Amino acid sequence: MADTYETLLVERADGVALVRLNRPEALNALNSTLLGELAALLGEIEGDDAIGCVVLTGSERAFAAGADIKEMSTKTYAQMFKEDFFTAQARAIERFRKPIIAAVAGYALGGGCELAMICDFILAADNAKFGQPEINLGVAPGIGGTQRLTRFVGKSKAMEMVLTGRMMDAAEAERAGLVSRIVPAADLIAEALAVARKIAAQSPLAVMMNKEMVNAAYDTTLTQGVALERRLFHSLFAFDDQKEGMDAFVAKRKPAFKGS
Ligand code: DAK
Repeated sequence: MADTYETLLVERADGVALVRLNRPEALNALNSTLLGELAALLGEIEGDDAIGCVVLTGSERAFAAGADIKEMSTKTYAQMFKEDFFTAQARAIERFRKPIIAAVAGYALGGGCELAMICDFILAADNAKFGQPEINLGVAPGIGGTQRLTRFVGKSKAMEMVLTGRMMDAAEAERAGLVSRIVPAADLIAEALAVARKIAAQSPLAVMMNKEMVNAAYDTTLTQGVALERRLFHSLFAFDDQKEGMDAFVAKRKPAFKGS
């Protein structure tokens, strides 16, 4: 299927889909078209067995500088409520079952920071800047920023960032636990693709279950999360890939996972 989108550039190779947000004129601000296209693309990738991992990125200047303020500025409350602004699109990304890595260079602000946080983990370029500056516009984060940022970096830093709009640089974001690690901006895409290829080479069933387990840590009590982990761990033994992984270890060869 041809990947033709107005606001996205998509390349597929070696089990990985590299998705670039592509609205350079607006620093990749998230408008309805972009989020709609991203949700549709992920829905399609969900059913594509050739893809085991997604890398979501922007440009070297901006991952995304927020929701599109120009699109939002004239909306009324009635319109926001009736359209259920961005809810369906955000849910489509939240529900995506394959791993999605945010490779963030430059600005990840407002909805851009929220989009990165919905992804499974964030690899940051050394020029990355994260922030929730909605307070400067007289509004508030609306795609989970107050909740996810607080879970990532704790109340004190999240509250300061949300109330002042202050940006965090890559080093601070790594110290605070928002990003998994920092790489030089020039190496960001190559490094993200290398990580994604490694994930795509694993059993896709085990990968999806591992993702579900880690995500459960955010939504459940420790007791419930550990119980879910145990159940999913047991169920992995129903798959051929478990036999293949363990047989390969014992035979000192590389496993060939089939996703069954
Ligand atoms: N929206 C629209 N256009 C934007 C934009 C944005 N968020 N950010 C940048 N642009 C545009 C600029 O208007 C400019 O366009 P032209 O003037 O050239 O036509 C172009 O991108 C380049 O930007 P600058 O000239 O400003 O570039 P600088 O390097 O000087 O500054 C900057 C870069 C990132 C510091 C600055 O552009 C900036 O402060 N941008 C706005 C950042 C921001 O406030 N982001 C938060 C947006 S509000 C909800 C869902 C979501 C949300 C809320 C509710 N619900 C589901 C209820 C989310 C809200 C937000 O994200």
